[in-house]
Amino acid sequence: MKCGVVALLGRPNVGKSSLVNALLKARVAIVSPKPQTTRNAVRCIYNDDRAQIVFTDTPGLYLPKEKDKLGRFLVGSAAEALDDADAVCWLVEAGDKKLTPEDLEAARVLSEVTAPVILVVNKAASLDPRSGLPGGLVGAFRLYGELRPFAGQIAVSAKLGRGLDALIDLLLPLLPEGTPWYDPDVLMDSTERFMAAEAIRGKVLSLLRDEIPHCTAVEIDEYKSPEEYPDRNRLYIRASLVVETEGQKAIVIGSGGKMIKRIGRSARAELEELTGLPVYLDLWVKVSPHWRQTDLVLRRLGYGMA
Ligand SMILES: Nc1nc2c(ncn2[C@@H]2O[C@H](COP(=O)(O)OP(=O)(O)OP(=O)(O)O)[C@@H](O)[C@H]2O)c(=O)[nH]1
Ligand SMILES: [Mg+2]
Repeated sequence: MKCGVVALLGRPNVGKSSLVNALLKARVAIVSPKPQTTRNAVRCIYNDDRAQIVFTDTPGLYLPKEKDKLGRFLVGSAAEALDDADAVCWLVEAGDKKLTPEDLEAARVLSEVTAPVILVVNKAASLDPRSGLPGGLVGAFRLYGELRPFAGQIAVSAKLGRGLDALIDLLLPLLPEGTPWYDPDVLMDSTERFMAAEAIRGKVLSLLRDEIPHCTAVEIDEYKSPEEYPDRNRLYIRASLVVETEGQKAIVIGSGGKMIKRIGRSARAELEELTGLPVYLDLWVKVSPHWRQTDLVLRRLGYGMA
């Protein structure tokens, strides 16, 4: 049995979280068309009869400004995830024509890694759905191939589920033999509270636009299982959507409370699916000015530097 850790790295929006979901055939990580969706390095566990692979989904690498403390946490936790990886997948997109500063940052971070690195060209099928042979692919392999050596390279489509078995085949020889760490039905090495907060944040990302998703964090204020709350006979979650200004709060609440109700309804449905329990979700909106620049609040929200 092969057992190992594979970190997924790349600039924002290339499809790291989508790839994890596709590999696990489950919706474990939040996916959205907006950059900087993922905010924590999350261990997601893939199982088949040959291997248990812990895929670490990471926040997209970019170049945060000095005062962007949240951004610096994101990039720091992505780089940190490489430390215990047996192999690294560097994700890029099939349509990439030239290197961006973010790609160069990824290359710089990877230059310090001793684990083997695989180049994974995602969104491969999106270029030419008719032939199934994306014209940009060769270009992407060449573009990144000039930057550094790779232990392997492969084209995949997380969206269409293509190339996934081939990616696992490529990774297996790079992983050590061992006994599985996790029970096969564990999909994520995260607390229930974290997963609940992410499910709620995912709804904010899909229902709100512009800067709101970037300025919102979710704080779980209370989490009580039915055993702890027998009179209610349900999972009780009190959570706050933390935003930076009164204006953002007004948008999140929406006219007549329409938006917050919508977020609450769809989050509750997802939480019930996730936990298999009836859920009572008590959702609030809190203003915490400049939380993305405030160390103490960042730490409280789960974005604290080690
Ligand atoms: N066409 C196409 N779109 C994809 C594919 N994989 C992911 N996407 C889309 O790309 C966007 C970003 O996907 P994510 O999985 O959130 O990307 P990410 O790399 O995790 O982004 P961050 O967490 O912000 O770093 C979403 O709109 C996905 O639907 C793919 O194979 N083909
Ligand atoms: Mg992501």
